[in-house]
Amino acid sequence: MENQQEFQERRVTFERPENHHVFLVAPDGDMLGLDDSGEPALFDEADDRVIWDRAPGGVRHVATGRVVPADIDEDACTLPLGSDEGTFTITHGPEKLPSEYLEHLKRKGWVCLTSVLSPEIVDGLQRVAGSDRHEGAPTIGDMPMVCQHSAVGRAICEPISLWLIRQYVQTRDLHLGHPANCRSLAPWDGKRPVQGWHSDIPYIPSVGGNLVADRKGPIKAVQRNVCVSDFTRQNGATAYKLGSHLADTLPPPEWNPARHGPDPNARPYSGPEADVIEAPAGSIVLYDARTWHRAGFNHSDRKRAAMLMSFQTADVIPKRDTRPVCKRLHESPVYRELDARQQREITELMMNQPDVA
Ligand SMILES: O=C(O)CCC(=O)C(=O)O
Repeated sequence: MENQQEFQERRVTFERPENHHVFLVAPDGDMLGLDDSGEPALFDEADDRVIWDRAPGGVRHVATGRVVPADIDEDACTLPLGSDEGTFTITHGPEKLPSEYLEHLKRKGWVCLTSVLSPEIVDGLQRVAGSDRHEGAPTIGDMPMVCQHSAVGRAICEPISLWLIRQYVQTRDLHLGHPANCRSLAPWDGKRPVQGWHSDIPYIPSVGGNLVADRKGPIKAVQRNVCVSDFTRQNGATAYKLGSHLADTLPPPEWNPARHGPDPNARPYSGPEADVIEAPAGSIVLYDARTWHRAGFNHSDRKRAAMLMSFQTADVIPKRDTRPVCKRLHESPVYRELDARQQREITELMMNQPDVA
């Protein structure tokens, strides 16, 4: 008889937002905001200061409500800046203010930035993953994903999630734990072993001599799962035990019967004590690396693609040295499609590896 408790994870569902705020982006990638005295200024990090709405006759600064008169021509916005004027590109922004996401991340240990990536970036990621509209199309194969399409680098440098992670771990000095990869979860055949419940590095043993970090110590890593496809419980959205970052232990043995019981093919726990975050493609889920999680069971007949990243503090030894991939990126034409802010961020995140890496 079927186990009535299986595949019954609690759904936490985020719908595609009807409206998004916008960024005003300078040619070098810096973002226009209002400084503390209310004057327009450029910033390279995305807190509330750089979030705008289109408004009649100009742009409205969301946090202060101030309307700045501007000439708007489709996606170009020209306005006074100091003694001169500047022209900015109006780009896809978040549904909410960064401070609202930060409040949720600090209170709950996770947050969903729903549809924060633009449709163009989502399309590029799906192309690299060979998923969704591009399922069945040839993929590039033997080349790091970040060199295949600028969408990968743009997603790595998504500025609100970087700001949130830095605020959460209380340092600017981060590196990636491995090159960003697009993971495609194939339809599940009912038999194939599936991923078990785990926390992430450095809260589990790893390669390279990393010590397993104290779950009660300072936070050392945040995971970022980008929904490349729409994520639903049906197609294998990542499952979490939300709030488990505060637990003293790793997942209980009964949640991983394959690892701890007699049957090596026993399925991991998928009952109502677990959660799945359902969110549209282009959403980013950030979560404290201590959180118990696993890939879902893909009950659909299509691939479910995700891009997974680990952002680690300076003392964590990455699972894979990202510097060789970064050097290949620097030599690739894709690098020149990134703006100066993105080039700086990605180089910092991939080259700042501890020397032991
Ligand atoms: O593929 C997924 O849904 C998540 C996998 C994951 O986060 C992990 O392997 O750490």
